[in-house]
Amino acid sequence: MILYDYYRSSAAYRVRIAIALKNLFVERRPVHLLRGEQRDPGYRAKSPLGIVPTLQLDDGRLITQSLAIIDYLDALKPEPPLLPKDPVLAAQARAAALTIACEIHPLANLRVIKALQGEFGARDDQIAAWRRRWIAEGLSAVEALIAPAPFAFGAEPSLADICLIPQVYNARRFDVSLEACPRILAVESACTAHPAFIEARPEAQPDAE
Ligand SMILES: N[C@@H](CCC(=O)N[C@@H](CS)C(=O)NCC(=O)O)C(=O)O
Repeated sequence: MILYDYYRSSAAYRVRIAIALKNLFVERRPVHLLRGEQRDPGYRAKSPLGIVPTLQLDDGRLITQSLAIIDYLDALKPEPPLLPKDPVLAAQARAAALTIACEIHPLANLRVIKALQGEFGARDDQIAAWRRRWIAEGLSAVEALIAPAPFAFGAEPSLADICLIPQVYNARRFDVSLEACPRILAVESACTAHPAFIEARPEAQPDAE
């Protein structure tokens, strides 16, 4: 399998964590987002929206969308499971993950930022405020949704942690204070010590700059 990846993509980071948790071998192909490689026709043929990650299977079939890729990996190798056994906890873990993936992440995606700058004339300070506004509001909702023990939904990492840690990376990158989020900070401490999360960090990737 090949993962089309970019070290700083938080959506690809989610998939890297899942791959490491499952201890799977997946070849990595970096797609340099700042150089616009995601818009090359060759890559667009794999990802019609021109975004990473994309997973290419050994038979050539393609899966886009980080959460769909993670679902596939979980089906391919069920151990360790990526959701709690209890159905309510599993749904809550998925809800926390979706809050990040659907309500926070898309608002500050590169192509959204480029549109705000290019089509609507937003200045750098306005862009910074925009990013911080949505990340802070979204993470404060996630803070209320999780119950660290020590991971977001229990003793083992789940889809919620897989989505949360890359979003915390973005929060730190864009100077969003997490002081009011002690639960998120507790989850971050647990994940920081976990080998799969260590392996998947942006700075540990071969294309890191
Ligand atoms: N919902 C998608 C989001 C993927 C996504 O937005 N990826 C970003 C990087 S984190 C990207 O490739 N952006 C390129 C662009 O906006 O031009 C997923 O979960 O896979």
